[in-house]
Amino acid sequence: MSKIILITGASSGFGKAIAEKFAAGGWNLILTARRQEKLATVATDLEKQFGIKTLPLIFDIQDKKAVFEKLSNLPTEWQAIDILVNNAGLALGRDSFQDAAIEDWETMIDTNVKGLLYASKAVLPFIIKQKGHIINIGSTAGKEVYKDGNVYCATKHAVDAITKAQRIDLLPYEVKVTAIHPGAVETDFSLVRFKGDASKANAVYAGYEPLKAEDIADITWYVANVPKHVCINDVVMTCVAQANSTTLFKQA
Ligand code: NDP
Ligand code: 8X3
Repeated sequence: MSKIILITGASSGFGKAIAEKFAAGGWNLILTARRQEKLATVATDLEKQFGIKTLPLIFDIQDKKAVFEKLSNLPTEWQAIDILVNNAGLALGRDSFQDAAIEDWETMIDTNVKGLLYASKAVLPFIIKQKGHIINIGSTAGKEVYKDGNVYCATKHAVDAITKAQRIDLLPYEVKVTAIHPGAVETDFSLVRFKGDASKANAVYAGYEPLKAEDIADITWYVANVPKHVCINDVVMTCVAQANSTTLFKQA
């Protein structure tokens, strides 16, 4: 029987790449996002290409009621979830603490922290039953705070802490918990952060070769496929030009 992976934020970037990687490995996919058309395209393409099954679910992960309605009431044949990838997330703005918009802070906290908690809590009974695996997408921003990163960094520090807490509390159930903390990866992330300003977004990735979404998918595949008795706790990964959250070497 095929295994099942649930990936939040699968309409683009890491989530889409992780969906492709696991579909290629024969896994069935539960995929979530807000953008119906994009998610449907990902699901249909992967079904056709790899002959796997998908269950696309459209909801805003900030909406507690919607998350629980969709994820706690999965059709029976989709309840045996082996892996949950908590990936849906975003940064909004790159402003000093004094200049940043409170609405941006609230959206980041509601999505990156509360959304991850809701999704985890909603499917935990299924994951426990499967002795499954939770993989949380953190960031190097969750390891060191950088200038004008304030609340985005705080949300990713929270992901780091929640990951550690989940691993401790879920030990008796043989549930693995892993965090993957990437540095700069070229996706729509910066376009979203800079609210559609492509020149600001492109500048983030100029002068060096950033990671690609596929690199994150490869690591996710790796941590998911180590032997049953092994749990990779924490992966911090950057491109060769980046040392940590604050130090990036750009060619002129
Ligand atoms: P993308 O913008 O390409 O993808 C973000 C995904 O999250 C989309 O599928 C989006 O779907 C989904 N999402 C965002 N907000 C919501 C919401 N409220 N409800 C449901 N889904 C939502 O960016 P990335 O792939 O780069 O980002 C994925 C994760 O990786 C994020 O958590 C990000 O913080 C993290 N990260 C990114 C890095 C980078 O440099 N790119 C580095 C380190 C971590 P939709 O809009 O359709 O709802
Ligand atoms: C995304 C990477 O460096 O923009 O988490 O915070 S960074």
